[in-house]
Amino acid sequence: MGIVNVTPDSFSDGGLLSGPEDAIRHGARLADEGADVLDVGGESTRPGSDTVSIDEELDRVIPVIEGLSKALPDVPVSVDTRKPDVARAALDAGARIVNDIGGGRDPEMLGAVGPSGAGVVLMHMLRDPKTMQDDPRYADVVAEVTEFLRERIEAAVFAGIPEERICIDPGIGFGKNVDHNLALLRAVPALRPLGATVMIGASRKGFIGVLTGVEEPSERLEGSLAVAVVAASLGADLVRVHDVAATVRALRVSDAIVRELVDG
Ligand code: 9MG
Repeated sequence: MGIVNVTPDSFSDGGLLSGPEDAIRHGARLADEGADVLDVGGESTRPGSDTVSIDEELDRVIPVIEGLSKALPDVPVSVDTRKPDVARAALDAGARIVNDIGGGRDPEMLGAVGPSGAGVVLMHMLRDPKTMQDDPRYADVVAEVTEFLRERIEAAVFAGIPEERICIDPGIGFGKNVDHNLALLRAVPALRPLGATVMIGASRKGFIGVLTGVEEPSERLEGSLAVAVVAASLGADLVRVHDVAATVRALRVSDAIVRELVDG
């Protein structure tokens, strides 16, 4: 999954996407580099970030989703949003997946996705982006996140979304310290029996900076590749990344070695 951020801080993702045309070009490039899905987001989810209004988010994402869906009909576009109104408008504009970092906890969200036939990504997050990194604590992070995801799958199925359209994500960096992130990455094999597709998003995240000493997010490529390779080798089906070309090359090699062990 290639990341297409349409937020004012997206310059720190490696290049300012100044308008919809820029974002569409960027998405097309990621697809050309091998992305199977493009994730379009109009609200920053970085630690400490504030929410934006529905209208602002719609203005940012809808033209990009329309443009990408028309230009690349074979590449599913996902909308990264926590807002049911934005999800509905994005699905009307051509999105085929809703990536909800709120895990479908807003009671309207699963209802918006269910009848549409779209897929959904249900991610674990502690509290919200504004406060999630304020001393996150768990008695047992793997057990708690796994139980949350099991319960969200059940809720999604109840809302009419079949398991094959559900993807789960432990939410690396969303209310987790370095040890929590590492424990959750080691626990990828424990997520597979839940029956949904498993996704990991760790690209350029803070814990990679801590582990490598690289402060600038756009320079965290090697650490991001290491996480993608390990996650896929442990059974993740999807990785959400900024650096698609490099990740695709790394995964071609690691998949050639281990994928048949993972898939049985
Ligand atoms: C929007 N976004 C940022 N990081 C993410 C992650 O790790 N997973 C998902 N599903 N979405 C993310």
